[in-house]
Amino acid sequence: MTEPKRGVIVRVHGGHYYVLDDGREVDCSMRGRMKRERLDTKIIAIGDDVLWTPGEEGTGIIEEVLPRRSVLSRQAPPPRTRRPRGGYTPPEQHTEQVIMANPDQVLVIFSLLNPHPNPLMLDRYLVACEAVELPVVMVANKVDLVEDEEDLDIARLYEGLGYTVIPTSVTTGEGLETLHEALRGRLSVLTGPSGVGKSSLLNALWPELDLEVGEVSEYTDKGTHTTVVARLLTPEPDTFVADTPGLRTFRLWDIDPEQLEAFFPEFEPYLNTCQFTPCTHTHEPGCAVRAAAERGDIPPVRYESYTRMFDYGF
Ligand SMILES: Nc1nc2c(ncn2[C@@H]2O[C@H](COP(=O)(O)OP(=O)(O)O)[C@@H](O)[C@H]2O)c(=O)[nH]1
Ligand SMILES: [Mg+2]
Ligand SMILES: [Zn+2]
Repeated sequence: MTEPKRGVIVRVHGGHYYVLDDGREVDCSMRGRMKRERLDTKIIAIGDDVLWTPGEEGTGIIEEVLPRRSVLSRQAPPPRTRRPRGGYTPPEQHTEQVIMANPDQVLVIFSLLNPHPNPLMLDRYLVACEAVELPVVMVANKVDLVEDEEDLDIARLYEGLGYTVIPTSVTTGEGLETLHEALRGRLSVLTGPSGVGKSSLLNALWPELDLEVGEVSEYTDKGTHTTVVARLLTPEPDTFVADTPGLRTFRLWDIDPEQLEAFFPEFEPYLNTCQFTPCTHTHEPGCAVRAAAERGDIPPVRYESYTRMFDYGF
């Protein structure tokens, strides 16, 4: 019997699990006993480390999924069933969908101009990363388009909060080496609105990827089984990049409004000084967080994102 090999799942498609082996994707299926368990992303997902045995004609069999170091998941939309009468809400309305196993970091990519950054959307990404305790690197692309100092305000805002922000330009090459360093040797999830230059940045670092640029195809979020992450790119050994078709709804599993305050790091110094405990920091008198936002000690735009997410859901 051959010894099982160790590999990483780089693509999942219709019951086929592709494992990277010497730069080649091997089409694997699951060992029978694993199949009897629920065959969904909770068991195996892109990024999983597996033990597999080579089979016939370039195929393989997955013997075991190794323990995960981290996981990125989202709340899948509830099934489209008719709402029962009488106000009864059935339990388990939402199911967890694992976007990816073993991510090391999330790169939140935005452009300084064209399109203009949307702080609420960026804050959603950041809250999601804080919630799963994944390190974040922000990338402020299209610096070549900057004309006024004001165009850099948003980058300064996030730097001021303690996030790493790498200014980049595909046009001039600025920041590309720094970006390369950030990606090398890790599994990174790239996310950000469409049109900000995600594919262009990857092509600039690794031209052989030859990703499509400027496509307007909108990612639609139609159901539980939407493929959120198509595949892991492996542009160089041990470097994995998740090719996300624009994670529009980067909703994560189980973020209650009451937990939200913990995911805004700059709120921390004020949390225990509100007049009421618990305080939602939305309407209570004597709220230290709101007072800090009114003084500008907490950036007002961040406080606004907080209240929006609190009221309308994450
Ligand atoms: N001026 C400028 N345009 C860029 C830059 N990066 C990407 N673009 C352009 O922005 C558009 C969207 O790029 P794309 O990589 O498809 O964005 P994605 O949707 O995030 O993958 C394309 O027309 C690119 O040529 C940049 O650094 N500067
Ligand atoms: Mg793209
Ligand atoms: Zn408060």
